[in-house]
Parts: sequence; structure tokens; C-alpha cells
Amino acid sequence: MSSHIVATQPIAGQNAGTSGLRRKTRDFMAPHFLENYVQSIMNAIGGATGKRFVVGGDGRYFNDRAIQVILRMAAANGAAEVISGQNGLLSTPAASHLIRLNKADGGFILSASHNPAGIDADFGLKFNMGNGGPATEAVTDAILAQTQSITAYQITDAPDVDLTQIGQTELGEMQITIVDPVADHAALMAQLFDFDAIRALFDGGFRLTFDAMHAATGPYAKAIFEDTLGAPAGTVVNGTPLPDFGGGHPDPNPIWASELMDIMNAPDAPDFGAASDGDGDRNMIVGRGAYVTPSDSLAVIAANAHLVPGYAKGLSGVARSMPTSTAVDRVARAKDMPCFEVPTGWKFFGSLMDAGKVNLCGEESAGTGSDHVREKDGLWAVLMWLNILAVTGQSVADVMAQHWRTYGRNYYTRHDYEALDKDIANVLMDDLRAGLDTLPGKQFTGLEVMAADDFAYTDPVDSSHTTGQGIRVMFAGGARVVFRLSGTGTQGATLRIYLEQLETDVDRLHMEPEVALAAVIQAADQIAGLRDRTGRGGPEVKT
Ligand code: VG1
Ligand code: CO
Repeated sequence: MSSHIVATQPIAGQNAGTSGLRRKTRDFMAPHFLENYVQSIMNAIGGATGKRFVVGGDGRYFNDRAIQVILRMAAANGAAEVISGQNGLLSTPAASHLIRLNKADGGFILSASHNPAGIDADFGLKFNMGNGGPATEAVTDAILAQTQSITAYQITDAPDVDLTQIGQTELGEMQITIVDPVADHAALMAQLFDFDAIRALFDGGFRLTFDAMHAATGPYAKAIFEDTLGAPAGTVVNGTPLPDFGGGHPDPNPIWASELMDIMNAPDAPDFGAASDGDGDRNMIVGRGAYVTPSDSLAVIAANAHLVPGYAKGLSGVARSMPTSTAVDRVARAKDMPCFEVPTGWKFFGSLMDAGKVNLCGEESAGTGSDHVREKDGLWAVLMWLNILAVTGQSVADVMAQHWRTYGRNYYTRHDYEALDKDIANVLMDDLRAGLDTLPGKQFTGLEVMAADDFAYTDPVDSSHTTGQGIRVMFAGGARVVFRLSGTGTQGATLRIYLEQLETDVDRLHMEPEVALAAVIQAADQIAGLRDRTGRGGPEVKT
């Protein structure tokens, strides 16, 4: 085996967004594209010599080929060891755990999360650091700088490594350790949760349907729910990971997981439904006829975490991404614990968790997790709920009703305008930014603006500063609108509008969200001129 240096030049557009680099699969397959990015990562972290990495992905199309390239480049760059999931599979939370467990220097996770998979769909690569969490802003910036100045990459010309057998193998001087993708993560879950109580729940006839959406979580869910906790075979549906995710869109929300929503709204619905996304870090929670918004799920978990063995001592603090509803803030206030508001993307939670300031984090986009890893964790969230239901003996609908009575309800929805012309989206945001100072005191559909800003954040641990994270408009009475451009799309621009309205009147806690939010939705349209500017009748996706 010999290594060689390949001359190359920068490839435009290798700037990572909210969660690593995400592009069309064919872009990643183009000559030198993947290689440039991998070498840029290795350069940005001070080289790979003597280092230990974890590698794995969500099993999507090109996962298998990309891993072979990363292995050959790691060997050529002098890495000591790479730990790979068997057949190249690892969910994002499992990869995060393996990095921490093995004290690795970082990990390469191959995924475009919930984006569709296939040669004509999307592919992605994200680098996680030694703490198991996504590359920080500083490292992401360093990687971008490398992609703009790269002149060569190193690769060996060895044949493919066989990743089908668990055990040790070598690539030149580099050791390759192939591990069961599920075992270590499942063992971690057994430490955190009362598996006996959850087993008793299933023994008593409690029925769960878990939709793995043909993506990474299938094997994890089968091992934990069916093989360990005694849920009957068939509890996990769409449980076999497929390279094209069965042609679906593994984004666990009522729109894309409509198959599960139909099951949960049928007369013979199971007690509990859940789903996860492409790489297993997101979750959807739904009771019989009772969908739980991710923001509410975070608040319920914050309110009840002490019922779960791993969190029996109570939480040190909680954090949410800025657009996530303020439901969790109300729980934190009632329980007198710190609550942080950070920019979108899990990388911003890492320093708070490393410093012990928080051990529960969440995003409105169906991400919830704790400091057991440094990523959001779909199966963890589902187990949190199962453990809470097992202890309280309540249904999901009962838990929600009680929570809203205690803390009030933050009605919430997100509207997405997808694949917009980038210029139109940018001008819309620029105009909003320019007009911020004129908003306070104005009325829109009867709602008075109290404050408006462009969200900026200073990390309380390392003082790093981030600006331009989204326009916030706060109204009197606890309503809020946030305008933000997506950083994970691969086509045009996606404008996300996050809409929220607090309700504390006990007689108004069970309305249709779109009805409760009607005035806020109209106000957002008036403030941004959405229909006129986009030329569309409304958003493509409402979640
Ligand atoms: C979206 C979500 C964000 C999430 C990110 C990665 O980003 O809104 O909350 O952290 O996806 O999720 P954006 O920039 O498109 O809004 V995923 O499951 O990569 O792993
Ligand atoms: Co994901």
C-alpha cells in the first residue's frame, strides 16, 4: 500500500451550514469534492497524525463509498485508529457516544439527516469533536478557510476495507476497529432509564408504534424496544435502513410521518407513537389522537425528568434554541433553574453541557437530548417519555392537559417557504433587519409589538459571539414571531417562520393551534409582506 498526494484546487460552495456540509449527492460524488472537504477538516484540526476517529453514517446512498475514501485518507494522513460501525452504520447519537466512550479525537458522520437520500437527493458530512459534539463555530470557520486555500490532499491506493465483520483489521499502519453500531448506545440507555418499569408497562398491554422511516434508527429501536423491553414484534415499523429511505422523507413531523399520524388517529390507535429521522437524532412524540409539539415535549421532559433514574437528582439547567417556544422557560422559572436561549444548531449546546450548566437541551425541529451525549438523541427522547408514562400511569393526552393547566400552553407552529429564490429571501430578511427599530409600539392584527431584534448570542462559557441568527418580534401578551433562513437546505433558500402565542386561560387550552395562532400568523404576513414577496399563497410546510 502506498500513499500519495493529489494536487487539487478549492471547490466553491464547501461552506457548512447549521449541521455540517449538506449538498446534492452528485456534488459529493464529483471528482475531488469529498476528498477536498475531508482534507480540509483534517487540516483545520491540526492534522490527523496519531489520532483516533469514529466514522459511520445513516446508511444513505454513497455512505459506503464515502467511508472508504475517509478510511484511505485517514490512513494517508497518519491516523492511528478509526472506529467504524459495522457496515458503516452509526446513528448520530451513537457516533457521539462512541467518540466519548473511546476518547477519540473526533468523528466523521455521513448524513444529511432528514433530507431525502439517493443519487438524485442529498448527502452530507459533519465533523464532531472530541467531546462528541458538532464542530464549534471556530472549527467550522477554520474548515471553511481550508476549503478556500486547499492545494492537495493525501490518500492511499489500497483496496476497499471489509466492514462487514465486527473486529480488528488494518489499513497500512492504521488500525480499524469495527463495532456493533447498537450495543454501546443501548447499554448507555439501560443506565439512564428504569427498564424494569418500561418492561412492566409493555407487559401490561401498553402498545407502542415506532416508525423508523427506513432510516438509521431501525436496528436501535428493534434492539431496545422489542428485544430488550419486551414490546411485541411489529412495534417497530419501517425498521430496515434503505439507501434511499424507501423513497421517503424521514423528517419526524405530522407532515412527513403522516403514516404514523394516521395510525395514531385511528379508532384502534396504540397508546403511544414515535418516529425518528434519517440519522436518529430527531424524535416525534404522539399519543392516541394527541400530537406533542417538540417545544412542548421539551417542557414536559424538563418538568418530569426527576422521575427518571438518570436525572433523579434534578436538572442543573435547561437550554433551548432561540426559535423553540418559551414553554420550557416557564418550567425552568417554576423550578428555579437556569434556562439558556442559544442559536439554532446543536453545536451551541455543547459548551453549556461541557461546563455542567445544563443537562437538558431541545429544539423546535424535533431535537431533544441531554448531556449523556453531545447530540440530540431520538431514541433517548422516546425512552424519556416511556419512563415518565410508566411512572405516572397517565396517557400522553393526560400528561399534556395537566402540563398546560400548570404552566399555561404555548401554542406553536412553524411555517416553511421552501426553495425560494435566494435573492428574494435575502432581500426580505435585509428589509426586516433594516426596519427593526420602527416596529416597537406598532399594532398588527391587534397585537402590539414590544420589542424586535436580530438575535445575537455570546456563549457564557467561552465568550464566543454569534450574530445574525434570526429576526425576533415579541408582542404584548406572550406572542412571538421569528423569521430565519435555513442553513441545511440544498436548493434555493428556505424561509422559516416560527409562530407562538401563550395562553393561560384554562378554558382556552384545547384549541386548534392554527386557530389559536390566527392573529400571530396574520401579523407575520403583514410585517414581512410574505405573500406579496414570495408570490405564494402560503407556506409549503406547516409543522
Ligand atoms: C434544521 C433545524 C435545526 C437543526 C438542524 C440540524 O436547521 O431547524 O433546529 O439543528 O436542522 O438537524 P435549519 O438551518 O435548516 O433550520 V438534523 O436532524 O441535522 O441533524
Ligand atoms: Co438528524
